[in-house]
Amino acid sequence: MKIVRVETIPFSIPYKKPLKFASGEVHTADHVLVLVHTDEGLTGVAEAPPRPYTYGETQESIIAVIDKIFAPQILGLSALEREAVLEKLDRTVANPTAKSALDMALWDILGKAANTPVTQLLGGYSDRMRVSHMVGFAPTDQMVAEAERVRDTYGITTFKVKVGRHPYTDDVEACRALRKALGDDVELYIDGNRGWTASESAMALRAMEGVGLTFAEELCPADDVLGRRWLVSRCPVPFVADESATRPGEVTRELLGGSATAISIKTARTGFTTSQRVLHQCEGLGVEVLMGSQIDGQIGTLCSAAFGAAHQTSTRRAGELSNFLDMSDDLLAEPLTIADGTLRTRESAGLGIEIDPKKLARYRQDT
Ligand code: MUC
Ligand code: MG
Repeated sequence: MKIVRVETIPFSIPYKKPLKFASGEVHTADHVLVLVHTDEGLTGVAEAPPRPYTYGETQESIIAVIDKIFAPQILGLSALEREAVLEKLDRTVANPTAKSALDMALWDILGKAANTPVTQLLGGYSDRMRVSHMVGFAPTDQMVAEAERVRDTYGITTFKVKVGRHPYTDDVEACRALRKALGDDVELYIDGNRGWTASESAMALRAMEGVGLTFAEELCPADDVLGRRWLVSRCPVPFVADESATRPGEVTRELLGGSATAISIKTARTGFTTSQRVLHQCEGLGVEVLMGSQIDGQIGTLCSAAFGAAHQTSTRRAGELSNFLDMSDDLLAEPLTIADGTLRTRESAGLGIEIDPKKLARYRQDT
């Protein structure tokens, strides 16, 4: 099962409704489809979503680093030699979604070769995940209307509310309005994408008392080291590290340094191999994990669900698996569906990603 060719295909699909948050906004899914071909005719498929405001990757940089650096390093290796592949990729720092797409495409090959869904190879715990929906910045009445629509249409009852605005009272108002409209049966948590200082975060958390939040994520930058520790030591709920804990070493630093008390795992940035390391690290340390979203399309969502459903610990909380609902279209031949607040994994071998050739032809940017 030698790797003989790696293809990188840029595609662009507009969002029906852009997602806005403290560190940026997404209007178009400018992702990269990554195909890894083997000499036995098996092809692994995954997608890399550039998030320039988070990791500095762009569609162009992902294609360049894979085509010019990573592909030449892994050509000739077997798809079974995942450790050797990672060793090569990890010589280069950063570029997390480029590396992860390659890792997940290799797992797709393994699943296809074993005629088994990847989720079963990873752990096989469950065939589904509860879904959490991200509510981006908008006037409060629109945020409430969106959450009500998503609850009524898809049965979703967990919402991550984007916060980190100035003044923070806009976010307090939104969270209070969401709780009032949705009642006590829904779960609400907040994500600041580093928009506040430690003191602003503390003020906002105090003003949100009684809202009944489950978690608070990245309210202030991890590089404000002492301020963040101060905040986390006073935070009334687990404080989730997302973009500050993107690999095992960072997870250790954030948790042991008192700068986080829970971890967001995103397969888009740690693939399956490193996500599994992070998950086991968190289990060993006794901290909760959330399956986060790098604002994934349907391919990325399928990957995240395959990983989340595979492990007991990651099924405990709802996973962020609904961003694709806001896209105008996608590449999968059989679109994903969410019903009763749940997304099911695919039963086909590998990741079950079947690309619709007509859609790919329509949205690819390289022809
Ligand atoms: C999230 O959880 O922060 C927004 C920026 C990013 O890197 O991921 C998204 C969602
Ligand atoms: Mg986040």
